[in-house]
Amino acid sequence: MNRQAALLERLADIVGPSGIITDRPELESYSVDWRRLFPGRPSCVVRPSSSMQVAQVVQACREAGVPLVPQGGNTGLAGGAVPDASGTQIVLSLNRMTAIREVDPVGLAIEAEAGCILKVAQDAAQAAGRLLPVSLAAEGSATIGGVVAANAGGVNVLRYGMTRSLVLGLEVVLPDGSIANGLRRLRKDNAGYDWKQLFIGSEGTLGIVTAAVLRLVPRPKRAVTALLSVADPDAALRLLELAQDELGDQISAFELISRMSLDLVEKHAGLKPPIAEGEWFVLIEAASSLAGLREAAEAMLGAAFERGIALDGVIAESGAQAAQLWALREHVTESEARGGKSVKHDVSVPLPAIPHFVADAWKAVAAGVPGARANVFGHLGDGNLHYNVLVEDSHDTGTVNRIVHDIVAAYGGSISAEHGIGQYRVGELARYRPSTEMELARKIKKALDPEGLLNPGKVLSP
Ligand code: 2HG
Ligand code: ZN
Repeated sequence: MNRQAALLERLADIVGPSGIITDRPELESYSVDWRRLFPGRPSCVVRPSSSMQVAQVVQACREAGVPLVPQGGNTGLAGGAVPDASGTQIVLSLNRMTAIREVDPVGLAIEAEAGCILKVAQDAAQAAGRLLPVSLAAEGSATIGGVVAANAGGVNVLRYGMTRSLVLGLEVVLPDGSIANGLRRLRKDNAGYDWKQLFIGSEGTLGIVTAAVLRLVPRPKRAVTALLSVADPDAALRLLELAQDELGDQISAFELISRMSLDLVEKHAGLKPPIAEGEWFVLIEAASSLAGLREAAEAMLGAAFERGIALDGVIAESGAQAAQLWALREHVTESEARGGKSVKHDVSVPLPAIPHFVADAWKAVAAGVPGARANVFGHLGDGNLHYNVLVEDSHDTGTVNRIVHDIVAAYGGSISAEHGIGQYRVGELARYRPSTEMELARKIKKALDPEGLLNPGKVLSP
C-alpha cells in the first residue's frame, strides 16, 4: 500500500468511513472559496466529530508529513480556508462538530463547537433573552470556529468590539496533535499568558479552534434603525460625531453605503432604496433596553437635518422595515459578485482620515485604472471601508491593490481590517508590515508549527 492510501486508511479508522470524502464532485464545494478566486485540489476532506478526533487526525497527518487546511463556513473572502492546487493537502472540515454545549443567561456566555453556524448560536442566545453580538452578512454560513480563527468583524464592532473581545475561552488542537483546553468562562483570568489570543485571528495557521466560549450581552429591548443620505463621507463623519454626542454608547451600527452599492443591490437583488436621491448614505442603528431611545434618536436626527448634515432620511417604523433597510446593506457583497470582476479591499484608516482616503483613493484609481468604478461601503464607525474596485476582467488585481494600499499606508492604515490575510493578501502583508513585525510572526509560527503543516501559505508565505 502506498503512503497516501495508508494515511487514508488511518484517517478512516479515526473518523469512520462517512467522515472521509474522496469523490471529486463531492470535494468540489470544499475546494474553492465563495468567490471562486482560489480553486484548490485537496487530496481528501476529513470530517472529525470530536476534538479528540481532530487531535488524532492532526497526529496522523503530522506523522505522514501531510499539510492540513482547517475549514469552517468558507466565507472569509480571502481564500484562507481552501487548499492549494497541488492535490497533496487535506481539508479538515469542522462541519460535523456543531453542538451548542451551553447557553448561560446569568453568566452571559455561550459554549459552542467550532462547526456551529453563527446564526444558530445567535438564535440560541436570543431564545435565552441574550444577544451574541457578532453580526455579519455571512452569518447563515459562517461558523463559530471560522469567526474566531478569523477574528471576524461585522456590523456591531463599534459597540461590542471584534470577535477577540468576545472570546472568554477556547479549545484548540495544536499542530503537534495535543489539545489545549481553555474553555473557561471567567470574566477575569490573569493567570499566566493569555495564550488564546494567539489563535484568535491566526486563520488556522497556528492551531485548530475546536470549541469556544463567547461572551453574551443583555439583549436590548428596543432598537431604532434609520437610513440617511449625506453629501459626502465628511458629512457622514460629522453625523457619527453628533450621534455619539447624543446617543453615546447606544449606537450599535454606523454603516456607510455609496450610491454605487445601492445601484448594484437594486440591479442584482431587486431591492429598491426608500431614498431616491443622493450619493452617500448612512445606515445607523441604536439599541437600548431603557425607554426614551426613539425620542433621543429622533431629536438627534432632527438636529442632523437642521445643521444640514443629513439631507434626507427614513426611520424604520417596525422590525420588518428595519430588516428591509438592513437588507439593502447585507446584499451588497452578493450583488457586487453578480456584477462582474471586482478587486476587493478591506481597509482601515484612523477615523478622521476617512474622507481624505476616499477622495485620494478615487483620484488614484481613476487615473491608474481606466474605466474602473468604486463600490465603497462598510463600517464607517470603525474606520473600516470595503473599497472595492469594479474592473474589466483584463485588469490586473495586483496593480489595483497597489494603488489603493499605498494610500492606506500613507494614512497609517491597515490592508485588512476584518477579513484577514488568507492567501489573497499574503504578498501585501509582507510589503506593508514592517520587517520586525513579520519576523516576530514567523518566530511564533515556527515555535508552534515547526514543520509548517498547518494551513501553509496563508498569512505568511511558506
Ligand atoms: C461586509 O461588510 C463584508 O458586508 C463583506 O465584510 C465585504 O464584500 C465585501 O467586500
Ligand atoms: Zn465588512
